[in-house]
Amino acid sequence: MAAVIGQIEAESVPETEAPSMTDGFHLVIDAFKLNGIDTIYGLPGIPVTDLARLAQARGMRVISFRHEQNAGNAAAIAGYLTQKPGLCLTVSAPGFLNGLTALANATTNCFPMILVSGSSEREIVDLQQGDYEEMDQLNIARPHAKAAYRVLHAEDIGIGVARAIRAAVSGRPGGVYLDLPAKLLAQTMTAEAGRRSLVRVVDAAPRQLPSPESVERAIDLLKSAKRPLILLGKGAAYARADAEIRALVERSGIPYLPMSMAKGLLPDDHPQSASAARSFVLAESDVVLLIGARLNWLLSHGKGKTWGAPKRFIQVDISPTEIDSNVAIAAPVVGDIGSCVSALLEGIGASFPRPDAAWLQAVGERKSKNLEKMAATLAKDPVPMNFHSALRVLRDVVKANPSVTVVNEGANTLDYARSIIDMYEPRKRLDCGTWGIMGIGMGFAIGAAVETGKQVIAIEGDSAFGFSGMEVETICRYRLPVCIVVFNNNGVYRGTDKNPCGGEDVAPTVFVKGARYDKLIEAFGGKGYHVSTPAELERALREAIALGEPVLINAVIDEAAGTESGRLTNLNPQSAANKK
Ligand code: ADP
Ligand code: TZD
Repeated sequence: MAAVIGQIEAESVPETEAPSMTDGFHLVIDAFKLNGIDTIYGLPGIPVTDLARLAQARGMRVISFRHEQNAGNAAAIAGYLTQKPGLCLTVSAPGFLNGLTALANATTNCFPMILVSGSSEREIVDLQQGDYEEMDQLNIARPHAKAAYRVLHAEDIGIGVARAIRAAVSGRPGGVYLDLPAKLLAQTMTAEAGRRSLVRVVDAAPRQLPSPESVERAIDLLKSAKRPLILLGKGAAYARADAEIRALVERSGIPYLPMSMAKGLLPDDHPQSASAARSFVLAESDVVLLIGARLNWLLSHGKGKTWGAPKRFIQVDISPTEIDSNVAIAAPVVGDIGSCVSALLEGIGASFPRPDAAWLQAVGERKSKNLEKMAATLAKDPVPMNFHSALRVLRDVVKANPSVTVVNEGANTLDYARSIIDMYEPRKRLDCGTWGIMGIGMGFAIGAAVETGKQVIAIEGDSAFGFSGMEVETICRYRLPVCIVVFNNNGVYRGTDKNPCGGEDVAPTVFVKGARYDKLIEAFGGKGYHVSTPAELERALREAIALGEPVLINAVIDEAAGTESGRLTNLNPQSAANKK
């Protein structure tokens, strides 16, 4: 019998012998490689261990995690950073379910990723005959993914992978599930037929040009504005239209606000940035140009007190059904951001009327006032260290090292870091995103370190860190340049809550006091620091960056400093009820 070998080797086999064969394992790997996908984030086990081994043998990078959710988060952020779908590989049932949270989060955030899971055979699953880790994965994945496919025949692997890639990156990007039953991987076919069955995806995310009328309508509305505002979302950062967006902002002279992950698309110290006057510009503006940002809960659904004065919206988005989702959009511009912003630029030409001087002056004054207030808060050096004094140090370190990627999660740790730390380069701030989810920390940090090859600083609430903390071993194993800073205030939001009954159990938000997270990384050969002053934090950070190796800094923060849910206090049902 002919040996089962990959197609690259097959080319060197003399024609007189029996035809060279390939199999499902090789075809899956060759299909991804053919499309430039060269990294797998995953966790091995039946039936995908051999797939991971073979991928490594055939030159793919395989980053193996301690929990599938973190592998999935790494794949999702790899997709966001590269515009190529990040690939996550898991085993069936529980491994698949562990990865599913990351897939759902990717879809929610419009990150392109593909979750590939091994699965049991259809005939056993459909008759519910109780296979090892049996589950109807395809149907479970469907509502959480942009698309979900299963491949049953080896000759369809090329098409299945092509569909998955195209679904992940075209239009509004998202998560795609690809179900690979164990038997598929073992199926064989001739290497020649296998090679012919693979598909190199042409123009996976085609440009989508806006209609000329929509561009004209948007420009007319923008010209009529008295108090215009541009709002940049993470869709704008993802689109990599950095130069065009900057030109539009600068040529129009309109103040702009970046959403959290759009920070750095223009440097945060840009004179037109209205970040320091956020509430003011949201409330007072009359025409708002949204570029790759949804009017979801993060923007109070475009209505209510936050938005104050009556507004007319222009929305640039690739998804036509996003338009009018929360409030009426007066001027939708549907297309890819690069094409839409280029068309807007061309439409406004060289002589766009500057916004009213009174508006610019009002924004400038509010900015100065708020910046002064913040500077006074940041100048304080309380003992023990609080969020502000610790973040002042991180702000300065990021300013001195603008190409580091900042990963950020927590409640207070997230909210304060977002407003205090300026970003200077696009796609360098990665955080809890649309869902405000905890647990993205180590997955995002690993994905960013692998994809950029550069320093990552993960700023983590102590609760947030716990969701993915075991991946410090992964960070150490691959010697990644990741510095984790745990803001340790002994609990969720703070460490001072009491059990109202005074019983033996501590309050539900409280952790072990004085925990030494730095010891965790030392267990795996990384470097740990235990700091409790801004000066110690600064020294540790500078050493970590110089080292470019795995580091964890346990930063002791005043346990009374945090507020419940950070800045989302009003979303707690009790607080909301009290307000009524
Ligand atoms: P943020 O949370 O930063 O406000 P969102 O995730 O809510 O951002 O919004 C991102 C938006 O960007 C989504 O509506 C998505 O459809 C859109 N989008 C993503 N990529 C592109 C692109 N290349 N061109 C146009 N719109 C895009
Ligand atoms: N579980 C998941 C998956 N996501 C969530 N957002 C939560 C639970 C609820 N939650 C928050 O919204 S923030 C947070 C939780 C548990 C942790 C806050 O504590 P922290 O940060 O220690 O990480 P601070 O800085 O001390 O507030």
